[in-house]
Amino acid sequence: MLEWLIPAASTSADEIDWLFTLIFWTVGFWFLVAQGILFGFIVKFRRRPGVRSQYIAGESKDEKRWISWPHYVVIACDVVLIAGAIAVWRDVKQVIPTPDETIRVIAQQWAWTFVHPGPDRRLDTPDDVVTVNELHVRNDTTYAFELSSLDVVHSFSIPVFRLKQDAVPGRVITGWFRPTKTGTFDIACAEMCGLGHALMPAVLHIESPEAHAAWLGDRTTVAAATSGSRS
Ligand SMILES: [Cu+2]
Repeated sequence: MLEWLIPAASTSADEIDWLFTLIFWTVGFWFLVAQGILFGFIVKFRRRPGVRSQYIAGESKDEKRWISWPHYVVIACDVVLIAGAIAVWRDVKQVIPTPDETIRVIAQQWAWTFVHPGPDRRLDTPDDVVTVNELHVRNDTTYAFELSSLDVVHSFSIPVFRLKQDAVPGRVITGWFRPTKTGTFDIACAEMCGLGHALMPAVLHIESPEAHAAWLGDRTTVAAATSGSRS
């Protein structure tokens, strides 16, 4: 249902959308029932000439049922939602696949720095590619990320991946994603991080392996040329 509004572009997205849909229909159904009963009673017990209003203390068994039964329904629905949430949490947060590549994401006021592993697919080697506000990933590839912040708390948000993770100064927080669709999508900061918070959007490019290799090729040629001119 959520993909009508935001495309889903990661292997975790469908499951998270399923959880949202479960919550929407569970809560939505009972919302409509409760409102229906409320408005039904408003009409049924409206003021009529010659009918005196009753004083109901809510102490008899018959009356208490109106409180206790909805409570049991709420608890039963909670159990269903919590079970669904635990299942999704396990699949997304605890079952961590072996990554094909690792990227580094560094948040600061007010920009994102991305360190890509380069053609050798390993970080901390001379062919790493560093970009600002621009992340390039290969489609159908499992990525681990190492997220950190240089100053305050930020939140690394990629709506099409259904991914949102706080970046906390002094900590390196890890996570993973696997893109399933090529295209250009938004990255945002989802935590109020100061005056320029709204000015730190970045762009996610999910590319086919060939397009990604071509992009990396361009970047490493530029890097080689500039390091050559410096020496
Ligand atoms: Cu921020």
